[in-house]
Amino acid sequence: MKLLFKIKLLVLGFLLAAVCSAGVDKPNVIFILMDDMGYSDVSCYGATKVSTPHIDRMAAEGMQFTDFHTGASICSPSRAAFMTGAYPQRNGLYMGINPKREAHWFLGLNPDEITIPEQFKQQGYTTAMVGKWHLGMQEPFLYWNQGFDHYYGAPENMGNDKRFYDEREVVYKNTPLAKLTELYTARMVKHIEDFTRSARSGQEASPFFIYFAHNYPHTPYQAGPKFRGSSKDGTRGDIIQEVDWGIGEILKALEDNGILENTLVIFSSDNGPVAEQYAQPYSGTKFVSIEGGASRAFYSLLEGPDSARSFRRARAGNGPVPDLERVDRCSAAQ
Ligand SMILES: [Ca+2]
Repeated sequence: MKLLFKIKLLVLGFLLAAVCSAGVDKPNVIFILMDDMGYSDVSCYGATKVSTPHIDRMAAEGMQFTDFHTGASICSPSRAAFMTGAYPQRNGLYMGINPKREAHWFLGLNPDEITIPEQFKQQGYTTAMVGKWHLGMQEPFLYWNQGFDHYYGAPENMGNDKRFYDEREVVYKNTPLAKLTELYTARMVKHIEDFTRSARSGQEASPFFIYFAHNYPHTPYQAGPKFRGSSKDGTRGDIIQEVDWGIGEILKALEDNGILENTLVIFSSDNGPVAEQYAQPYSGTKFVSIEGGASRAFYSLLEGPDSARSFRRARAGNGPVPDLERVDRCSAAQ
């Protein structure tokens, strides 16, 4: 339990420790969360049928973790834990949100919970979300009531609802699956450009936090035309390679705007894969609590050399991971 307690709080600790340790020059933070991606789904973790050079670059230049765990082995409670730093059982969202279920009480993330974007806003950050929310679609639970200034994407499990929003407006009744990664990548690059330009002209709060929760490789999915047949693992492999391309574009945008050195980029997954072959060398899948589903099925990579070095020093001086006590103290000190 002690180990799980520490690890579940890892990302919250990263983000707030980075903000607290950065002094006047606060880093930008981009948190990339995949959906149902397994431990061995990218090449730097052992995948052989796909090639993910941009994710591998993050591992090589930043930090790569091999024993990272999330709060649950399914979407909603795992995301609730990422957003709050609290166990799903404590924040009240300990099962998946499913609108087809006849009788259930898991409507969304309690708006009284303190979320990571709310914490960032207290520090003067601009906050944006791109991608899958799955923490409730009724008004009190929505992203704009949970700390995000901007929203873009398909917020639900697309097996239940394929609507795609730009801020509060539905722009696609059925998300164009083959264009999804292209749309997300374009918006991420636009956010980076806009936020950087606004910060330099003093028009908007600086710096920024972007939560990019891609819906893939959760089903349904389709690869874009340029990536069809590009991998050795069918459509699933093709979409992972396309996602990797998109991450390369995001890193390039950070470099082109001169802010890569002051941006912390974290890459992870909400839970394990649907097939055990993508969790190797561990066993299990999503929905279960053995290693492939909830334990070691997740990973976190950091890009942004200055921020990563700062964190590495903090980590060396304060134990393996920041715990909740440190996070609370850090937040209170601001
Ligand atoms: Ca998931």
